[in-house]
Amino acid sequence: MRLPRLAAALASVLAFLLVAAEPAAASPAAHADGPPSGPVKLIVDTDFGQWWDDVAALALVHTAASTGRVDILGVMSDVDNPWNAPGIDALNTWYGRPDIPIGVPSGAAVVDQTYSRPLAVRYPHAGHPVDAVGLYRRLLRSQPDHSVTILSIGALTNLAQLARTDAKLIARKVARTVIMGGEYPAASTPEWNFGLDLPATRRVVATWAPPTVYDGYEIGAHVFVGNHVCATHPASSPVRAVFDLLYGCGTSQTDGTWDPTAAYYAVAGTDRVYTLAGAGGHNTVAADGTNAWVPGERGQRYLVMTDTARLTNAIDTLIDQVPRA
Ligand SMILES: [Ca+2]
Repeated sequence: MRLPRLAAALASVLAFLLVAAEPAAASPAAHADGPPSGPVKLIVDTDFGQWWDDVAALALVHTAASTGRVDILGVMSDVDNPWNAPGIDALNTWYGRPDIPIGVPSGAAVVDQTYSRPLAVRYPHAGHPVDAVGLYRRLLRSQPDHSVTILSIGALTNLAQLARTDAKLIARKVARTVIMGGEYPAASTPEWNFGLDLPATRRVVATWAPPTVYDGYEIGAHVFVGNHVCATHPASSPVRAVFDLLYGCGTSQTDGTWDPTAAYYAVAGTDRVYTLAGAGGHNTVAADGTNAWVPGERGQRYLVMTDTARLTNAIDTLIDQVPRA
């Protein structure tokens, strides 16, 4: 009896998402356990195209948008592959949001795609991607001060270029930035996202306006979600199509779950699954791509997972939800 249990679990999560949360950060340097009181004004920056968890993170965000908890301002591609933007557009369109603007990077790392092309070929989409930095500036200018959440789940190329172009705009408009990247409190080897564009990573980690919250490799390595998608999503679903392509429906993914764990914090706050750690310190990235938390308060924190089962269930409940026809 999967569906009644899923419905009950979904109701629980939706109830959480609909209750009043803590007020928005009062100053640009404040950290809050909860999300803003109104819809999270969200920009997603993603290396969508190769790994399943970018798709799952966007699915989570779309479901949260359907409950009124998120307003998706835009989605930015941050690696160089011509199929990624139309693939993102196809996913947004299937979720009923074909008008979400999509940004594409310049000078980004070239990365092969595994599912962007199949999604772009099989699913409708009609958007016209624009330059990511220009889109960031337009979106940020249109929003109130200290109101925008940026969720970075890929390379930091766009953010580094934005920081170089218009740091004052970031400091004025961004409420908080959530970055999946690195390992905490210290990495023994370079993490994937941080290594995609290391100069950009080092620039963002060193200069980005606070508050910033990092979601590290060590969290996603212990979370395995998405394994109900082939049962809960219809055959027409692009989310199911990606899981089927990468793992084969009926087979569980055992790679880990990185991007959705960051997306969940961006949408729901710490929600009894995380605590914020690292007060009095900040992140640094060495020339070899490894990162470490060092003394010195700079408005940065990192997530520590406190309830793996609850987080896994909460993420699954959101990504298993199918948009209304
Ligand atoms: Ca990613």
